[in-house]
Amino acid sequence: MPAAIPTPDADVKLWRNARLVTMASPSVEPIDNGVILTSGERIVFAGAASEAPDGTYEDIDLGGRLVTPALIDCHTHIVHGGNRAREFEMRLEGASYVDIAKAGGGIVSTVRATRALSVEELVEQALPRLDTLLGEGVGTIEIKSGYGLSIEAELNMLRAARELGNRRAVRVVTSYLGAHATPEEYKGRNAAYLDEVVLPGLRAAQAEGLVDAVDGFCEGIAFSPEEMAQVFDVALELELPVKLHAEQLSHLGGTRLATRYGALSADHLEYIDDADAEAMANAGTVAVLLPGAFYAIRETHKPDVAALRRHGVEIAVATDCNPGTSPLTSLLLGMNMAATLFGLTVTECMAGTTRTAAQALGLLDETGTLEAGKSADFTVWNATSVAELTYRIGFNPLHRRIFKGKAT
Ligand code: DI6
Ligand code: FE
Repeated sequence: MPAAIPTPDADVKLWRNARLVTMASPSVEPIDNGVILTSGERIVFAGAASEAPDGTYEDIDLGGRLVTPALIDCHTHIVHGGNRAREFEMRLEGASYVDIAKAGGGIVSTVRATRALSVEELVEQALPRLDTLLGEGVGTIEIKSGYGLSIEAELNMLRAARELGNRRAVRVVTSYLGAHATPEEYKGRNAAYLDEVVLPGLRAAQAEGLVDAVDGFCEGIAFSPEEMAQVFDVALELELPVKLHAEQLSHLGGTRLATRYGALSADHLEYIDDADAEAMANAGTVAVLLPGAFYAIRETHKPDVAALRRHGVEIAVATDCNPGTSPLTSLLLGMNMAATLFGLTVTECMAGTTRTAAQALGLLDETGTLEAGKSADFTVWNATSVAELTYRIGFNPLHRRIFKGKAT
């Protein structure tokens, strides 16, 4: 249930003259002459002006522009050191992502760059990426660890993620991704890495209040479903929700494992089958599609969107912003890629970066739709229809971003 509807007080604003899309219903048809009545950080009313509560409020004219919930990027690795431009060239020369990872590149090369940085340096390097996403109307962002791969370095990444939420008007939720790859000092010794780093690191991160969910990379070049089950058992003990990078490069059974733990989401999903989609529907696990990674590593096997639709699986879309497989720092372009490459509809892309993205983070009571009692996180666009947000390539129509009732 959303938070109790606050009674209007002095800090009441009437944001009026909007083509309002609340995302509270499946339709993205705007409400003409829509209004949002806010009290402090909360929404009191969102809908047709004719149905708004009477009263005299501070009046803000939105000029007949399209208004939607603030965007939510529900899968990012924006905290990291260095870049992987050289690997980009290697892939252009014909090397595959897996070849590069097996040759000691990939995630572990970002680990060296990340371990070398302090928390403040990690924050400084992530801020330009965060500001770019906020500049496109993002109000909530998920940020993972996973490039430290030692207890202290993983904690530093999560400390940096939390600090980003202090530095900008944005909601940050974190995911512990110690099970992202096995670092060089544990090469070939996954069991020891899990026992000596991943599991104690998770407990330490939780003890410091740094973790909102637990994630992993279930793949041949990373961790097996059995290894991920060890991590998820500790998440269960700590009463933390889970999510999983699954079926990205092959079909290993990660999605099925994630659904057995009631995962908030399973992410990537290029290689899921119909039974995986059914299991996700039964578990209420959101499918997070990451077209930036599919595009950047020139994957050819597309996620089975028809199976997800057939079983009624909620679909979200995110940037997966990371230095290796998805150096994508535009959620609007991510929406366009999801439509153009994966065949999602405009409505699915809009829901996928608002309502279902909130669901993938366990935040639907707080944000993701414009409804009474929720956080007043919304975006005003120089546009008149939702389709305009997805169809352009490399154009940002944002007019204003409102976070917790305040224009940013
Ligand atoms: N899958 C991905 O695409 C990223 N992590 C993961 O589990 C890759 C991250 C990287 O290459 O740095
Ligand atoms: Fe990822």
